[in-house]
Amino acid sequence: MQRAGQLVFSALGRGQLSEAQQLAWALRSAAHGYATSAGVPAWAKDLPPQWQAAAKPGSSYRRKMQVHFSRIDFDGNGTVAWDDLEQIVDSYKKIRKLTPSSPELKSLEEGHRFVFANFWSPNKDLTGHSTLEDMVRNMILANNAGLWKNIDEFVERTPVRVAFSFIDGDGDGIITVKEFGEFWQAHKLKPEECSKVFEELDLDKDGTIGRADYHAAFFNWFTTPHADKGHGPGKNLWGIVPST
Ligand SMILES: [Ca+2]
Ligand SMILES: [Ca+2]
Repeated sequence: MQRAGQLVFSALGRGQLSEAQQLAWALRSAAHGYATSAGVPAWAKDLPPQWQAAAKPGSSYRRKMQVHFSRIDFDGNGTVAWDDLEQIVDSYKKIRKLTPSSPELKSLEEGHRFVFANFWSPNKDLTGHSTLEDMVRNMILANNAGLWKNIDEFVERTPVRVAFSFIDGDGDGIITVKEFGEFWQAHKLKPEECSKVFEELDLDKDGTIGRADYHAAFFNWFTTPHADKGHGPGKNLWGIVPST
């Protein structure tokens, strides 16, 4: 559609088309454009085809983001607000039996404040909320803007490092099955999916998940426009992505 439009534009500029031809071209481009961009939200209309496709309702990218979003929207009211993350911290507190003065609880609280302010709040603090649509738009536009061209940039510019530390309760740099299970429970994830996702993330099959593997999985999760095609490790980072 874009190429046809540009051709028409340059032809018109040179005065090479009759009025009837111009009308025919315009109608054909409009019809064609409608067909290819149907369902693409206005904010995504100028993006490259793979991100336009990702932005469409029902796309595999949206299904993937939906899995992620629903695990952070702890109370399931359709928005992620600070109180959702407070409840997730409280959930960790109960599961790991942390006392109010424990350093681990303090670091979970601080880390979740950081994640909310930097990832979910439109105001970069503990106010406001995000919807699934906000998340999908922000992630697609960030990808398209080339904010994270590689894993190093991704680690630097997203809260993935701190997200790893939430799961790695004892801070030794590796996630054990037990720590992963606590994380899974803290987010009320589907118990039957826990070991399957763990196995996917445990690339060298040594029974633990290392920091580099986790970072790579998070990077793939957000930067692959499809849930399946071309997806590296971590396709099911937060649970199994439904196929439709
Ligand atoms: Ca919520
Ligand atoms: Ca650990």
